[in-house]
Amino acid sequence: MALRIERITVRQLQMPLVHFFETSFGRTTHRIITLVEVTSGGVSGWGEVTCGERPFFNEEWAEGAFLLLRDLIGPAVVGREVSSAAEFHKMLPPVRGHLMTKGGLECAVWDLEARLEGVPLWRKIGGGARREIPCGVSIGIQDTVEQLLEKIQTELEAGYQRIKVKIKPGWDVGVLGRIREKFQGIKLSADANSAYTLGDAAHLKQLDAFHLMMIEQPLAWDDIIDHAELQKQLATPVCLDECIRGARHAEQAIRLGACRVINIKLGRVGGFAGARAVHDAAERAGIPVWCGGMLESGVGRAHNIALSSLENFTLPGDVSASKRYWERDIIDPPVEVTPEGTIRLRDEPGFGYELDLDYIERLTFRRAEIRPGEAGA
Ligand code: OSB
Ligand code: MG
Repeated sequence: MALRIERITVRQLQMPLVHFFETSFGRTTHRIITLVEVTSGGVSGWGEVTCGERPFFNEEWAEGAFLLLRDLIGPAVVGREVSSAAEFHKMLPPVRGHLMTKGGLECAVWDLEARLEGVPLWRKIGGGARREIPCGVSIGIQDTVEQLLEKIQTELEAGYQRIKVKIKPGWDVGVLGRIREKFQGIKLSADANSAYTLGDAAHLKQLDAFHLMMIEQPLAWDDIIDHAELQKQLATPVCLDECIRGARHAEQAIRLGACRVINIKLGRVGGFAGARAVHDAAERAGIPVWCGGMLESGVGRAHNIALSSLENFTLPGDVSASKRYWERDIIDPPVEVTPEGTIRLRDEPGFGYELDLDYIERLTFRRAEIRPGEAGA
């Protein structure tokens, strides 16, 4: 349905994680959460920019996202009419990359459209293929292997269906061996966040012994060709994360044999339109997908739940309970996981959770309001 973007409010919040999260590119203890609120006719839709505090996962970072939204992207779309959320991405100014920044706004427009129509977001995007989303967890690099084994035990007891662990050189073969010793039958995967090169192929070949569901993004964040070379040498399926920023990348990666699985992150592909395009390209090729995470607050988490209800999200994703990351989430109720390791879709309009506006206000350290007629950069 057509709607006019009357106001865009960008807020940045600082939220401490209940436990540090470490990947091959570094350790995070506090998140800067960038929220985008889009208002029309007194109704607001909400989105989250999923980039990190530093441009270490990809080129985006919180500070850059804030400035781009405030000075360039926000002023270019505010005051304009959108024919439908599905068409919104075509109105964006010609900013190269920065898909997470654009995606935070795009997701807010989808939530707004769903709320204005009074329908759940999952229905709006064409989801609902399942009423319960299968959940896995992503566990960061720990100080000791014992601590990692203990965390895996806790998550399995909570019901999570798949365990993904972060790896890097020096925290890989030995660690996975210890995990497999203790937990033989579990669904297990490993995510390297680009910590290796093709020269490590023989080393990575040792991972075949652990019957992983997949190895995620072992090589450079922007290199599809070397992943194709590596996949030829490994029995373990390669899953691409960082490399896939749109349907064209997905099609090219599949054509080259660079992956057998794709992780779809809403932000990384610029929002729901991009995510659906990647989903459809993978589905046509018989490649399963799952929903990745970026340590989101409840807002991004709720969008991920809707996305995970599309047909081809057949593998457990990295969408998990709020309490794994936050002492108190900014949505109400927080995201909860059943003892079977699933999250139930909700039938409320939009992304289905209430915003805790007072708490959001208290956590906000920076804000920009963009209205029509105010000069941008
Ligand atoms: O590569 O999937 C990743 C977190 C931050 C940056 C990159 C990644 C991750 C995760 C966390 O694995 C998944 C989650 O949000 O639970
Ligand atoms: Mg990843």
